[in-house]
Amino acid sequence: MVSDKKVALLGLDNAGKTSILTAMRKKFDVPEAVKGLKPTKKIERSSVTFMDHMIYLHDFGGQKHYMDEYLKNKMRYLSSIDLLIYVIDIQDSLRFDSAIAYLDEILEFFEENKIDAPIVVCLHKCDPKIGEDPTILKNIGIVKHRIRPWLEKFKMGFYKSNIFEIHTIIQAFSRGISMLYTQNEAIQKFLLDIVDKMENVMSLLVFEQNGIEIGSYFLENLTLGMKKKILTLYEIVQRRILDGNMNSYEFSDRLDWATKVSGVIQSFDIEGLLFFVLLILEEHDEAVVIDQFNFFEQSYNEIYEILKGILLDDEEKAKQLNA
Ligand SMILES: Nc1nc2c(ncn2[C@@H]2O[C@H](COP(=O)(O)OP(=O)(O)OP(=O)(O)O)[C@@H](O)[C@H]2O)c(=O)[nH]1
Ligand SMILES: [Mg+2]
Repeated sequence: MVSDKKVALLGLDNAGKTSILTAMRKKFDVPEAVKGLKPTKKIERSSVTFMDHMIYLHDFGGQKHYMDEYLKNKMRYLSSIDLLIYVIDIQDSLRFDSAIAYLDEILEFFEENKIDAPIVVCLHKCDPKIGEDPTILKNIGIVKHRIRPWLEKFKMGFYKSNIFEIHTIIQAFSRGISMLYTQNEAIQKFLLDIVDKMENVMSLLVFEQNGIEIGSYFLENLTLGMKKKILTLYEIVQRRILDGNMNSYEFSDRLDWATKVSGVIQSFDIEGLLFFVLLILEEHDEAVVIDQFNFFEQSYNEIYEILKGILLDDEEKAKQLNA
């Protein structure tokens, strides 16, 4: 099975590429960790496992002389990319022209050589305090407008990201990775199936051990704020079960002043790989919540089997179990 993939991060110098990788690797104290980052020298290679696949990460230093070198030797540097993560500093409007010209050159090369890698565009440094700032909104509009013509030709997604809200980076990364593997479709279907059999489910999420999200369900009318809160809760409770050496952990919290929720996180060890499933229920009377948790617990075997089927790339089996 040729399932190893090459993920390339490109963009101008100082855009935040190495910071994004640091955030993926290290889920805590990221702003501190990236403070001392130096410009990347040429290309820094690393790897990460995703389920039973290897993902090779190529962090392309963005300084002008490196960029010139890549563009002069495109076949050598750009031809074997499976997923492109293109990072743009959304605060740096003075350099939008160069940032987009660089992306244009890369995509023209992809087009000419029939490289159909999906593309994740990170509108990065969209920091929490300035996300709704009119200047930033305008900048986002400009960048999206300039890149839009490519949308017809490539599978492409735009994601606002910043290192202060790690989940923004996890989401962007996870959506990109999920475009590389078909297994995710099976997980997605399976999640909807569980949700159908339960009441009051606000969210059901599956993550693999490196923090890459492989499936997600959110109740339709949840606000962006509520989703963010759920993803933040995930980070907290995942850390709690890992630190406490537990398999599962139940909790109650609020998504906003009015919305109380009950949740449970469960870890699954499948052939030595850890998966985490997070269930968030809208608060109801105690008996209903207990009933729902019990139902969920009774599904653990099934969840285990399906994750295992998916993990082993056994799509037929996953389909049967999903039917
Ligand atoms: N405000 C803000 N600053 C960020 C964010 N992400 C990264 N930075 C800062 O941006 C600077 C550059 O980050 P890097 O990750 O080194 O940039 P790079 O794209 O890897 O740069 P090169 O290696 O030269 O190509 C660092 O000082 C980071 O602290 C973010 O989300 N918000
Ligand atoms: Mg760098």
